[in-house]
Amino acid sequence: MVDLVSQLTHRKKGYTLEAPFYTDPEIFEADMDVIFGRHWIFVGVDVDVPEPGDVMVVKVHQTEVAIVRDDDGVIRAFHNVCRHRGARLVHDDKTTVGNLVCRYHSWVYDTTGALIHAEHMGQDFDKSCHGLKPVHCRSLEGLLFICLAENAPADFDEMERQIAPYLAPHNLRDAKIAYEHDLLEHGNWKLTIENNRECYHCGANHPELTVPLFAYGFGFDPKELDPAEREHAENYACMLNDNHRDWESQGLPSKEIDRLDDMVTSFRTERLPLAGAGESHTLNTERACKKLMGNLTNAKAGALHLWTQPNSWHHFMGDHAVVFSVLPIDAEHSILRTKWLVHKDAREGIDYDLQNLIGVWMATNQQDGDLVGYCQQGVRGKGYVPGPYSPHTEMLVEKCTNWYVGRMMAHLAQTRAVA
Ligand code: 3BY
Ligand code: FES
Ligand code: FE
Repeated sequence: MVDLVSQLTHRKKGYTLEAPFYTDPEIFEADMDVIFGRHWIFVGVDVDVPEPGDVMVVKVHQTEVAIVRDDDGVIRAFHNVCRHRGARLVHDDKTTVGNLVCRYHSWVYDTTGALIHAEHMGQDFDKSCHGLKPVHCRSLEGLLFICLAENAPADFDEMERQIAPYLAPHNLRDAKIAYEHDLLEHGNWKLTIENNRECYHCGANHPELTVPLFAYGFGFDPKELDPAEREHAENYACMLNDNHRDWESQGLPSKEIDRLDDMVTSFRTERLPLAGAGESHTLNTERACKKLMGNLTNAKAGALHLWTQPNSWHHFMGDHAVVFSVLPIDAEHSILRTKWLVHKDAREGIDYDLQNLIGVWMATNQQDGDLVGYCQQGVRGKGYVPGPYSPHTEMLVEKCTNWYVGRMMAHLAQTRAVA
C-alpha cells in the first residue's frame, strides 16, 4: 500500500497531487472512507421526492441510500438494506410506495423506516429493534445532503446559517425538476472537482457557457494581467460591486462567502452578474423560463453560485437553477449528475423550451467531462509529475485540494492516535 501519510505530508503546496491520488484503488478506498464516508454529500433536492411515499435511491460508491418522504412530509434517509438478511430493498432509482416491502421474505417497513410486519419470526422477536438503519439527512433550503458517518460534521449548521438567506428567495422547495442527466466521466472525482473550481479553461473550451458567464467570477487576481485585460477585469470588479449593492437592496444576498479552507463542511458562494441581457445561462442570455423561481420578480438576479466540498456545485438564477453532484464510481470513473429546476407551475413548451433550458450546461458538461478524461489519461502515464496551479486563476483549486489533504491528514492522525 502506498504510504498515504507520507504522501500527504510531502504534498507540494500549489501543485496538483501525485499520480496515485488520481489512479490508485487503495487511495480511492481511503477517499471513500474518509471523504465520502464522513462528510456531507450533496445528493439531490427535496423535490426529487415531492410527495409523501416518494422514494429516491442514491448510490455513494457501494452504499445505497433510500431517501423517503414519509407520510407526514418529513424527508428521511435510510440504508437501502433489509434488516432481515440484507437484501437490497428498493430497486428503482425513483418510485412511490405505501410501505417499503422487501422482495425476499416480505418484511414491511413504513415510511418512517419502522418494521411493521415480519412473518414467522417467533414470539420473542422485537420488531422495534429491526427498523431500517437511518442515515443523516439535511435539507438546506431544498438541497439534500446526507452523511454516512455515525457522527456527522456539526458545522453543517454554520453552513446553513450562512447559505440559507442566499437560497431562500429562489425557493427550491417550490420548484420541480425539468430534466436530469447522468454523465459518466472517465476521471477520478478529484479531477472533476479541480476542473470545476476554476475558469482558466473556460475561454478555450466553453463557447456556450462563456456567452452568459464572465470567466472572472471564480477567484481571479487581476494584478499580473496585461493592461488590456486588466481593464476588463477591473471593469468587471466595478460591475460586480454595483450589482451586489443593487441586489442586496432588493433582498438578494450576494456578497462572496469563502469558507473553502476553514470548515469541515467547506463551501463558497457568491452572486455573479451575467453578460448580455444578464438573465440566465442560455445562449441568448435571456431567461429560459417565463415563470421565475420562488417569489422573484426581477429576472436579472444574476447566477448565485454555490460550491460544497467534496462533491457539488450549483447555479441559481432568476428563472431556473442547475445543481450538480459528483458521485465516484472507482479511482478512474465518476458520475456527474445534473438537475435543472424550474418553478413547479412552469409548463414545458409554454413557459420554457427544454432544449433552450438545458443547452448550455449539456454542452458544458460534455466539454468538462472530456477535459477530465484528458487529465486522467495524462496522470496514468510515466510522464506525469504534479504541475503548478496558477496563483492568479487557480487559487480556489488550491484551496479545495488543501481541504482534501487537510481532511485526510486529520482523519489519519486521529486513527493513529487511537491505535
Ligand atoms: O460551475 C462552476 O462553478 C464554474 C463554471 C465554469 C467553471 N466553474 C468555475
Ligand atoms: Fe428482506 Fe428477508 S431479506 S425479508
Ligand atoms: Fe468547465
